[in-house]
Amino acid sequence: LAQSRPQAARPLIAAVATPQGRGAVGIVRLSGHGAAAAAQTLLDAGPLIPRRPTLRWLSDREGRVDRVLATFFPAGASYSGEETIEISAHGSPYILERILQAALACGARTAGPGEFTQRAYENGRLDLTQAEAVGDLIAARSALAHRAAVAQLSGGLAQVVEKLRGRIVDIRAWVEADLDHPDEDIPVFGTERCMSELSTLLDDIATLSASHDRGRAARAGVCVAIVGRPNAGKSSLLNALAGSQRAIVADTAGTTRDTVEARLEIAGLETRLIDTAGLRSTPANPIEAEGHRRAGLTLDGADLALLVCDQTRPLETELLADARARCPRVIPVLNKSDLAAPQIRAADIEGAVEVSALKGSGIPELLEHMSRTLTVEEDSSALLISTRHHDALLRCSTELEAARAHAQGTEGGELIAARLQSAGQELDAICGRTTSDDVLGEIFSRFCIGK
Ligand SMILES: Nc1nc2c(ncn2[C@@H]2O[C@H](COP(=O)(O)OP(=O)(O)O)[C@@H](O)[C@H]2O)c(=O)[nH]1
Ligand SMILES: [Mg+2]
Repeated sequence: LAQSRPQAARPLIAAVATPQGRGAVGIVRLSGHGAAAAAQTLLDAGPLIPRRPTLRWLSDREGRVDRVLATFFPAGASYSGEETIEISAHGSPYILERILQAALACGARTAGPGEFTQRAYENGRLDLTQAEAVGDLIAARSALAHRAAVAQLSGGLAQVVEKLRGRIVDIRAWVEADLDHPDEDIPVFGTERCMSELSTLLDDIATLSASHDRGRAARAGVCVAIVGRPNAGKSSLLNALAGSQRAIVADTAGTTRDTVEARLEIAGLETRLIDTAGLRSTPANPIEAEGHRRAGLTLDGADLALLVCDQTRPLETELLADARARCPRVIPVLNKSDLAAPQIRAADIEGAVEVSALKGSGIPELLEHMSRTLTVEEDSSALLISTRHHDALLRCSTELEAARAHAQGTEGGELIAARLQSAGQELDAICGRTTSDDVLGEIFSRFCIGK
């Protein structure tokens, strides 16, 4: 879909493309009109051969700065689509800053956030969904987020959206054909056909929109709240799951008052485990009451709750009912299985898992159960990770529903055609065929400088 939009040569921009700090290698990028000329000024031994990394000395007015590996990408054969120079220097912030300053002295200006990628989009190297995927790819912190970004960068989403758009264009052409030939006895298309085409289209868009729940989980990760009575072993469970002593464990009830977090990857998702203050029927003091309030907030916002119960005490059914009412998924965790005389049995409670946070028994089984509960199925070809795309699809659906309502009523085909046109425009905006400068600015401002 990425189309070549011929542009006048853009002014030269430069930025350090690698993160702050010391490393083996650091990269300075120059893109735009005059990049090759700037390289000639900065590097010794004449022009660079296109696309061949070459070891050269780089100097500024003060003298030699570093021995660098420089690569020249001619216009049309670079990331941004423009004449580009990439300079791999030793990864010292001092060296990189001096190289950047030397580039600025050659007439470059510093690049804004995402400006290289924005130019790649504007030069038709990437469509907008692919350009956005670059940001998601860099931000990905789990297997699923990474896979979704790779699929989008490969153009998977653009293809799906393009097909939907093509179907809207077809329906509109048929509707208009009927409008153009009102005298024909049998309309080419007809109300029934129009309604059924719109309905299947709406179903397919709804399926794609629905993947946003999973896509959002893939991108943002999921949150697991560990809740229960004081001393049930919540903090011990967090430590057992995280495999480290994150939270303080004590036999004094009310030890955990703040929320304590640990991160791990479960089912390919970045998972935040949050230990909370124990829920006593009546808090002993204002600090504990605040702990309760925060535990409640964590529970309300969680994708999954682990309700930790001490097996040697009777089951608190109202606590379980409350957790189930507040959180979409709850796993009752019956802790302290190492102790004798349990009063609760896993077999009696739906979905319960027995563990000993102290001894570690049952922890792999619990992780496995959590993984199954959180698993994101990947049935659809595209996973919608971006809220922008999701919103555009919803607006598209609204237009299509209005078109269908017009088709059902006695209103004219002009109204249907107009709605179809708006629906198509919503999809156009997803891939960047028509996207306002404001939206583009917002998308690319979230990128880092140098990307
Ligand atoms: N026997 C036994 N004791 C445990 C187990 N898990 C936690 N405990 C003990 O129960 C007490 C409270 O544990 P803690 O994790 O601080 O509970 P929290 O108040 O729910 O966070 C501590 O003395 C722990 O050592 C377990 O699986 N078996
Ligand atoms: Mg605790």
